[in-house]
Amino acid sequence: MSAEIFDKVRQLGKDIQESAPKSMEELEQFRIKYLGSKNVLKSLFGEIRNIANEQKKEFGQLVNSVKQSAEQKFSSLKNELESAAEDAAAQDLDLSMPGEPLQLGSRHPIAVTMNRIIKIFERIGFVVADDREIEDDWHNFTAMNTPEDHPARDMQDTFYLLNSTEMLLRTHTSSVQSRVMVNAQPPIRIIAPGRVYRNETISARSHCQFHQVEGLYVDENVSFADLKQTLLYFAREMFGPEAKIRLRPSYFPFTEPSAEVDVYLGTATEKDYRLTKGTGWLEILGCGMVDPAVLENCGIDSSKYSGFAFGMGIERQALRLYDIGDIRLFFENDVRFLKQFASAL
Ligand code: 2NL
Repeated sequence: MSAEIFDKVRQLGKDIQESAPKSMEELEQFRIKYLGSKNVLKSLFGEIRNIANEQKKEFGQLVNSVKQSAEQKFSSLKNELESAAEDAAAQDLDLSMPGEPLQLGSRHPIAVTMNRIIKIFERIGFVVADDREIEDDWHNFTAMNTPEDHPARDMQDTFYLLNSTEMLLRTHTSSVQSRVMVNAQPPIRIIAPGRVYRNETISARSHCQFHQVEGLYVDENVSFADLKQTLLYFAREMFGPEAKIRLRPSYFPFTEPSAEVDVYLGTATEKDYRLTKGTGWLEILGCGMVDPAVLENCGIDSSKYSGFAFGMGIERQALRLYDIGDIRLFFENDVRFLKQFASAL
């Protein structure tokens, strides 16, 4: 009787060693049969009560060793089948297939327009200057000859930082130019492109944030004629060799005299009422001779040096360049809008 059961267990050990599952499914059958909660070894352990006492220990050891061999066999079979599956997957890779298409980004239309303007001025020796957007009252207003009671300083027009009458979001990039003048002596020939902020009601035509390019040229004997010729050069580069400009007297606290500049876009645009109000002329920038008080505020001798300056908004030119109807589109970062400029530089 005992010998029979011993043989049964030994036969089971042989079966385990000889079994060779060919798939994960067959391996699972192996696991259920030899290692599952109702496995055949468990029922053999139950037979231990029919074994003579002096053989009980030997029988227990035999069943245990068969159980261990089943566990070892299972884990080595599992490793073999898994690495075979990986090899098969690698064989399926077709390295000649095209890759995933790359999602191409694109320049923002404001950046494209700004870069065009920057390039035009760089060709005649202007250098880009850059500085902070959170400014103090002095660099944004006081240095620029804007009196304490000037309406531009009003809370209604300027964003001040919370609990502050000193710190604000710059309202023009003149603040960059005042920093350059404080730190350097003429000749100064810079352009200051960047984002500026004004406390305006947001609509299709205006926004509380927009972009500017300002220019500043300070040296000995800089004249209004230099200003006018520089702006004519700019208009021809920007709008084509036939472009004409006209200057109308104007007022800014930081320039004297001051002017607004219109560019003539040709007879075809005279009919475009939205763009030129039917005149063919489009206002593009403000400019003037730097007020001597501004030079003095920034530590530049106004009896020795003079300068011209100008400032232009970018959004309006970009709306025109791309025939876009609403300024708010520039700030929403809607990919459906932005990807239309994917080919722009
Ligand atoms: C406009 C007009 C202007 C300036 C900006 C300037 C800068 C310095 C000194 C004097 Cl450091 N002036 N900038 C001058 C005239 C006009 O901007 O309509 N901008 C959108």
